[in-house]
Amino acid sequence: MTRRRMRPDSGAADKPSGRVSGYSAAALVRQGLRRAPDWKPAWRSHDLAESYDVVIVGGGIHGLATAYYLASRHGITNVAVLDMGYLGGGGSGRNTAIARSNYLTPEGVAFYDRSVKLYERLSAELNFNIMFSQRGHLTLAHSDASLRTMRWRAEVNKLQGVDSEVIGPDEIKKMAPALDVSDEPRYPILGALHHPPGGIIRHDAVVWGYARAADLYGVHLHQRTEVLGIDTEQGRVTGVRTSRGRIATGTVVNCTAGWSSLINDMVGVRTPIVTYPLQAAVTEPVKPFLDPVVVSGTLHVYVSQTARGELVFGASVDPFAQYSMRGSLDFIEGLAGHVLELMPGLSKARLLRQWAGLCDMTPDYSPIMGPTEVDGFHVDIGWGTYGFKAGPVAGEQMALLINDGKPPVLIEPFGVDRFLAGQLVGEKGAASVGH
Ligand code: PYC
Repeated sequence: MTRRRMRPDSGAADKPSGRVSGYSAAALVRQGLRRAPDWKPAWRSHDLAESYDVVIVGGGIHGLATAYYLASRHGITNVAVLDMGYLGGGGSGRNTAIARSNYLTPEGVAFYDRSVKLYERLSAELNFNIMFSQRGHLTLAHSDASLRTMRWRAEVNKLQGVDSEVIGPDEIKKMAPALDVSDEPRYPILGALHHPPGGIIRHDAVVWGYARAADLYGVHLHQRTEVLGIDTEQGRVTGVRTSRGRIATGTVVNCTAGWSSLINDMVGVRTPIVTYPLQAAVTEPVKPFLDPVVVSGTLHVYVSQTARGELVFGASVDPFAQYSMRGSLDFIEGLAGHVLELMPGLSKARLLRQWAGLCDMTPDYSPIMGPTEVDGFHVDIGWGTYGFKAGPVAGEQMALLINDGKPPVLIEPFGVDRFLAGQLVGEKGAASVGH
């Protein structure tokens, strides 16, 4: 692999690479004074090169973050990111933008905590405001059984240094006055797991920030470039066939969501993934009234209020596996009923739109990351409903894997061989809602 001297600063593996330059107050003033501002596009278009050191399939947060950390941390810049659509048009632009690290297993907590830490400094590192608002995250418990799981999660979190604790209805009411904490509702609120570092992020800003920074380091971002096949010789990757021509490469990283098993099929790698749509919806903006992210597993709903005032809702994955991303009326009816049980005051709120993304579910609700039996073919897939939260850490760790040639400690537990070995990392209990 060719390694370049790193701009804007050279960094050890764990060190931020420094601010990515490009946008500044001076540039804003200069452009503002022009009659016709001439901001350059945030990233460039390129012809497909004949070969790249690394080809990343999937131009979402995971693929772009992997490219960015390869370039910024390891000086590996002869990298292509391919997307059959546009950057961030898949799960990265369809999630409900929640970040948190209040998971259930020590492996999961350590991993997602690293992601929250990377997210905390990402605006400064990328010189691009990703609007991370750490307003706290409340997972409501409506039964003794879920209170027990919340206590369990709180203890595992605290042992890993992650701020989480179980609180009662009075404290919940103070944090989110719109919630009905009386014993009137069908499922009264008995307590909640409160996770102060959790919050929401502007998800497309994460895509644009990583894309711009990767481009500045010389990574080639290829939109509308569909992968049609992956060539191998004697068990090792030799190239990628795309709708725009063939690329020679010895390293391919599958960073897709929704299509991950189809890309794996191209090299005969089998993983236990089933793909389900997950629907979400947003209201018109209303005055700010809801600070924390609120999740109710029993009512299968999560709600947050954006900086603009819209309420963003999500729910469980649809009950049947498919690749369609159409919204459905029965989803919106069920969602509205559940939201009103939680916050009756929203009965007059008007929905603006609904949409769906695809979730690649694994049996243990943990991702599949690392090398595969095909030399040079790596996977960063199987994110289920957790992909957005993990973008930065997944990119950082996949870049380390490619640089070092072996899985780093944080992702060792998530290897594909865990299913054969029966060493699952069960994170179903940390899902926001029952899927
Ligand atoms: O696990 O926090 C979560 C989540 C929110 C939306 C989808 N998953």
